[in-house]
Amino acid sequence: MYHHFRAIGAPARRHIIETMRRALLALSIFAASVQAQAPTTVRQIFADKCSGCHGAQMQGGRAGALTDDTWTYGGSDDKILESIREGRADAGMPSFKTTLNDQETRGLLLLIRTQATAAAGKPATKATPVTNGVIKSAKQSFKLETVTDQIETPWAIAFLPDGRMLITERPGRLRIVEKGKLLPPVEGIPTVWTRQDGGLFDVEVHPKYAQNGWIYLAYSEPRETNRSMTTIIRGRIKDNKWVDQEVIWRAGDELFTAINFHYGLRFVFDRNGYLYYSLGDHGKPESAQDLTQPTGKIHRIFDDGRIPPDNPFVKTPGALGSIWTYGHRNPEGFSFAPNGTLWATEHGPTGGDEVNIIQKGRNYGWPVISWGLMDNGLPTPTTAKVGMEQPVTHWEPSPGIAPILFYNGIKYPNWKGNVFVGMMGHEELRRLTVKGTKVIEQEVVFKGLGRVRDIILGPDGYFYLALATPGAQLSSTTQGSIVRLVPVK
Ligand code: HEC
Ligand SMILES: [Ca+2]
Repeated sequence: MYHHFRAIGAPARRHIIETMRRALLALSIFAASVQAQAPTTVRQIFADKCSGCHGAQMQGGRAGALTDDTWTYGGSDDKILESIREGRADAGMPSFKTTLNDQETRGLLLLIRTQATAAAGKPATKATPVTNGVIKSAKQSFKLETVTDQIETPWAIAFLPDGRMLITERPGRLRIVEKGKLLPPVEGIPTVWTRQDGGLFDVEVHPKYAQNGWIYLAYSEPRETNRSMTTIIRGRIKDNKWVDQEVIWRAGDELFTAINFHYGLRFVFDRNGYLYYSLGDHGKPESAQDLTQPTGKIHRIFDDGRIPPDNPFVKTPGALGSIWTYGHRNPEGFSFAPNGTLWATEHGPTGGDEVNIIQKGRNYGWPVISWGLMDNGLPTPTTAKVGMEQPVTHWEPSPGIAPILFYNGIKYPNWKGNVFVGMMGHEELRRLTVKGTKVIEQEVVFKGLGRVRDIILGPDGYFYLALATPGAQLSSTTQGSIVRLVPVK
């Protein structure tokens, strides 16, 4: 290169040097303008435009605190947005209508909500009081009876028709509780990848188990040193051994990645024996809108993995026939409403945890629309779009929603018709009063007793819940428990 440069004449050299100098100058101007136009996160906007009056941590200063949940001008989303947009001239709060756009203003609202929750302390510090073993909630007092606490990070529970209970432990063990006794781990379960969100996930029992003995498991399957992906298998248990294993769904090798989060996976059988399973976006948000990719979807298959011919995209060129719905981030709970519709929970980013009604072929919006704060520090430009479904309800900040259960039994008469959801990060069991497709009331039934990872109705009509140790981190493996929720007068 240098050699060639020397070989050309001096005027030409000067010309080249000048051209390069200009190019460099242009590049540096371009770089500066890129910097100026780089998207500003809401944290930066707050530091720039708000912290001078409201304090760096929103704790208050020249103006009031924004984290104490006391509002002079109203604490609803609309009122807070109005305070920021219009200002409160009488009190000295400037208007930001002309300096901040809707996306930025909504981002500030989300940031205020998140900061307020952080300031209010960890769930454990606000744990529900347990008096002589009894917890009082608005419509029902109850005890939480321990079925077993000799397990680690339980992920899911299922019952066999003979009354035995199956438990998955995230580190990769399947356990049976028989007549109140916890058996040693079932032998022969495949090795799982336990880093971050990975592990042994859901367990389901085939609706015709009595005839065929099939049990379904999902787990993060390891490849080489650091890649993994969700895999679904079925098998039978004989003498506490996992036998007759078949693979129901496994991704192509190119989808095994070093990204260890958003695996899904929850599954459920419907009345007709179809199996629905969720796959999270696996850290690739844009894949949720791509029908050639399995991630960020809810799938529907026959019990042996074949694709039903009436699935919505079987005739779409390039699309995966198993896809039932798309545009999901990380759905982690399923329950059928009494009218047969499927409801699913979904983890949002920072804020924007959702409950959705799952309808054939629909697009649930991720990552185009969301109610949360995206990884780039801003909300999505809009929260609604034609052709994309809105959730039934959503939460800001994110409580870490996972299991969901429609209750229509008789053991807790005051709860009949309600929907129960379990929260992981916020360690809550919530009761939702639902009218049609609207959530009209919510109650925190209990809080701070551990991440609620699963809720199912036992054959005895009681709730069984999988709980992690209170205060445990998402990725840590700690002792957990299965409890039975027994009503007391
Ligand atoms: C010049 C000082 C000042 C700046 C800058 C400022 N505020 Fe305020 N803000 C106030 C005052 C004063 C009030 C009146 C009530 C109070 O003191 O909390 C207020 C009220 C509010 C309220 C309503 C509080 C309530 O109790 O109903 C919100 C929300 C709010 N500000 C958000 C913001 C945000 C977000 C920013 C930045 C984009 C911002 N403020 C910038 C001074 C300021
Ligand atoms: Ca959505």
